[in-house]
Amino acid sequence: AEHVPPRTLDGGRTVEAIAKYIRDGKAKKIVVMSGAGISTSAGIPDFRSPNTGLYANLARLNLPYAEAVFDISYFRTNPLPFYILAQELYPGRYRPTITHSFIKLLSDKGLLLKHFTQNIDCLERQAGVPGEKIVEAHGSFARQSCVVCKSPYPADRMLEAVRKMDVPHCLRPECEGLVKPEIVFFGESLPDEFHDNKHLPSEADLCIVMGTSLTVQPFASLPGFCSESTPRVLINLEQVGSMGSRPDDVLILGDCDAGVRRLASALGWLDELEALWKET
Ligand code: CNA
Repeated sequence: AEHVPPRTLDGGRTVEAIAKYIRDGKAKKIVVMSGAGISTSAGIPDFRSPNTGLYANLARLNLPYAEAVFDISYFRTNPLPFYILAQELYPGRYRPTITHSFIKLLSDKGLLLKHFTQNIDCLERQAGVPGEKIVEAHGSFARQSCVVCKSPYPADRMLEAVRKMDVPHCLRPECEGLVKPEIVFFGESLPDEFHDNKHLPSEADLCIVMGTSLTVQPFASLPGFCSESTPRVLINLEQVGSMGSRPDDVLILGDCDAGVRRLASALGWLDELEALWKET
């Protein structure tokens, strides 16, 4: 006989079934995986959305190809396009979305095992998610260093450099290499904290993927590390990766703030969530 995998969710692949699963206390170790789509409503463009994405609007930078702006070998020859973009993306200019507050709420309720983010905007921290719950898989603007000798560079000088769009160089006179924020470029390896935590999805009892095209490896493999019996929820404008291919995958397609509100409402948490977001 054909092997039919048992269903974990009771009541089908719906928002209500996920809410019941959480309310019944079956989700105590939730992993969240996110990308640029959770920050677009804050005013930060994503990469790949047609027309509105950054890649669609890079023509003014005269790049040989869009991804070059985050390519380490291109940066070594021409760092200016990155600094033009950095001025737009630099933390401090944007307010977290209700989706970021939802992650904070999961953490407050003691249900968040880990939040894996590809974002470099620090909005999850700004929303109050504790640092030890966050894996910034592609680094962040929190630190900066020389690309040649790796010496750290002072934060206040970096801020000044970004503001003036004046490409900073290593302060060691014998080096003077280019300095860049410690965000992961194409051609660079991911931080240790990613590799140290990538086993966690296999221990999770619920996985929520939000606002990512799941196209950048190795991050894109994370949802696949969840056990077959772990329900996975996708809250995204479009279906991505292998999400939807398992019997307990639930797709909530559309805007992620709207999807998060639907889920919070089914959980009876909507007022609490709106209040939490308001005070952020
Ligand atoms: P991406 O490839 O641009 O994909 C974004 C995904 O989110 C797409 O599937 C969109 O359909 C979806 N999306 C966009 N807006 C919404 C919305 N309002 N509601 C629901 N879904 C939406 O971005 P990824 O993060 O997947 O790509 C990985 C890159 C993008 C990482 O290296 C990031 O560092 C990088 N990035 C980060 C930021 C940021 O920090 N905010 C901004 C732009 C790019």
